[in-house]
Amino acid sequence: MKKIGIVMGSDSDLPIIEKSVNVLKELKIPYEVHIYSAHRTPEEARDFAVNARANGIGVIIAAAGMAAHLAGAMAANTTLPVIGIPCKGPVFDGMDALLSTVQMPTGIPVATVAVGAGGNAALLAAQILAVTDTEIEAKLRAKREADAAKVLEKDKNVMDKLS
Ligand code: RP5
Repeated sequence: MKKIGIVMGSDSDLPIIEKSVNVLKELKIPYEVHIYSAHRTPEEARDFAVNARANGIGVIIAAAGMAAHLAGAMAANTTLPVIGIPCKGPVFDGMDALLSTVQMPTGIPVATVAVGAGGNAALLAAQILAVTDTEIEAKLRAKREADAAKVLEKDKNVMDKLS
């Protein structure tokens, strides 16, 4: 099974990456996690992206805030799919990172999830692997069914409570 490669620009992004890791643990999909910055450790970030495919990675998730260039830097150095997670910074509520991540030039796409959406980034990465991996596809379908059952349970509870 291919791995998911997860990179974040700073350890201050860790709470968002924990959401991704929790989903991948639940689905039993292998992953590796690193702190590489497009600005502070550009050589290491580049090397990770360049070698990712040879290292058994199928999708890269990159989380960064402020002038968030990490996902774009990943995408510039690999043809693997890259999913960007914009992270909230001290000002602008994550809008700065959202635009920095999503506004990629033609030819170098980054699939950008919502600000702070570490869980959805992991699910999207799993869905990409599931195009050719029937085991992951079955796990995703089971998770959708379990999640739907939880919503229907809440629906029942709200009816009981308010009617
Ligand atoms: C980005 O700058 C990181 O991804 C982080 O979201 C933001 C702030 O980094 P720290 O100053 O908290 O290390 O590179």
